[in-house]
Amino acid sequence: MSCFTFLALLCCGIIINAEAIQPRSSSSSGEYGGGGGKRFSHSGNQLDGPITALRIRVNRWYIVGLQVRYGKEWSNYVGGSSGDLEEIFLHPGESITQVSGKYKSYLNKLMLVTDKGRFFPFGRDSGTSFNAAPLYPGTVLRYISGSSGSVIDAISFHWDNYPTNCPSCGK
Ligand code: MMA
Repeated sequence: MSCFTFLALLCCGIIINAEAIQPRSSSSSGEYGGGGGKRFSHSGNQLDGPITALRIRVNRWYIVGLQVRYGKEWSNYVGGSSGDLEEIFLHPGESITQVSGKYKSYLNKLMLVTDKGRFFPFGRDSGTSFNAAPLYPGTVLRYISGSSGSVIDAISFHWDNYPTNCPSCGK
């Protein structure tokens, strides 16, 4: 076997293998926003269950703060204290399947879209647009991460399967 044939076969093997071991459910979108603030991640919170509610603080210009309920547990609040706190509860078994928004140095707008066709806009229409959606069919928003200070500087969205071993979640 020539060196070339050997290398070609080796490459082919690596490509086939890489395809076989790729995850088929997790994907991420972002990060959207500027470089300031302190990092946060709700990665561990997803173990408390699916996202069931959100609190979003907005002022005239920015998305100021965020708190997310996973199963029956609220995450820590991140962000500042100006503006008004808004709260939405998802229906049992309902999930967020798309988030669009706008940002510049900070996060200006968020629009959450659910798999029951409901959508919830927060904040102000100004800046660069983004459209975040899961890569794999049937997956949903499982947790968020980002950076915050006196407002939300930046945000990322992490998608995966809806948790199945969760009797309290209606699925
Ligand atoms: C703070 C500080 C910054 C951050 C802004 C906006 C006022 O400064 O944490 O790093 O960019 O808040 O969140």
